[in-house]
Amino acid sequence: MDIIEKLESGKRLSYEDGLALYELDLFTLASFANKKKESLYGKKAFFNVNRHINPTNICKDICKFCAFSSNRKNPNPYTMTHEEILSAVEKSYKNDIKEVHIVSAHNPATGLQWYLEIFSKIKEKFPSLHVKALTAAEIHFLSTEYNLSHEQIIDKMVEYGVDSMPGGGAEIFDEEVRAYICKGKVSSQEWLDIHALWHSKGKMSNATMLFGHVEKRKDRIDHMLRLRDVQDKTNGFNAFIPLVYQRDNNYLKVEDFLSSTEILKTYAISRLMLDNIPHIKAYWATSTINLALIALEFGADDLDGTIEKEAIQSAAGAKSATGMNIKDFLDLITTSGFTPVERDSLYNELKRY
Ligand code: V47
Repeated sequence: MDIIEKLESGKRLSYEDGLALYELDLFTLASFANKKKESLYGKKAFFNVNRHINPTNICKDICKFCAFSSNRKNPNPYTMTHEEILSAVEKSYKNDIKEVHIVSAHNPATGLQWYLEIFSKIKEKFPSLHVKALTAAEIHFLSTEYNLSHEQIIDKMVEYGVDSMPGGGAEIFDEEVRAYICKGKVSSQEWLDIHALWHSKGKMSNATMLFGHVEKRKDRIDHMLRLRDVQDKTNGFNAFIPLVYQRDNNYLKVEDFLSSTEILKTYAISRLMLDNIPHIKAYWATSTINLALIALEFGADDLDGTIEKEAIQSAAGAKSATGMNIKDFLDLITTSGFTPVERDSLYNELKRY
């Protein structure tokens, strides 16, 4: 059976099929991915009104691709106080955010309570806000630093008010690539186990994939399939988020730019391979807003949100430092032929525009 017949049959796609999908021409691939996306969501484009907060950039780990953590290329260490975090949240709350997305570096100096009380203090003051916080990489760091099991950290997250987990820290699961780009941080299997554990508590999370650096197509397909296997067992992933690698101010030497065609193919292939993960997010901070809008015709159904402030991707060159104003966001989605649907963090529809 060739790949077109396989796609038409609706059968589950294998590793070899994933590689064959990359060989298809862009528009043939797009037609299958878009058909799948439209059968689920029609012309809807989901987004949420959210605020990203990155409370510290001091990091024990050294990931070659990271421009956010303070180091020789970014000698600007900071750690926010809880008061500063609360005042940032308060300002955004007035702009009607529904979610705070909190990702920090792995800072050994703050103590465990500093991390945990960020969540309880936000919840105490703004009980209606959804707190999406702590990547599996942060959980692993806290667990090793404070000699607690992953499960003990996860139980504390629930106790202190974390509602869902973001998908960061996944990078690329292939062990060889991982050892080259982020040696020493949470392993691939640990990342997957931590998410499965979180799901076993009845909680949801997202999954990312950092691509466009030294990985190969085969590594992306392998990454998707490892996620698909976990999702078969837990059904706890809401969204898959391919993050396009940004190349400024970091230690990863990458010669070639990824083409827009390769990026769009990767969105389309993730829609087709990940038949059990409901949402594919074109995170505009890494793809650019224009390509993210086009990705909506290549299998993606979600654009993340207005963000407000963004420090991780913008440190590496992305144009996302100040987020996106809601009116521009809505206009861009509408003029691209889609219906903007504001969602909450768990994809319940809040408002259709
Ligand atoms: O894990 C770091 C990535 C991630 C670079 O769950 C980079 O809804 C590109 O995970 N170029 C953190 N990416 C951000 C993240 C995220 C973003 C949006 C939504 C969600 C979600 C999660 O940022 C890290 C890492 O893979 N990153 N450096 C870089 N140079």
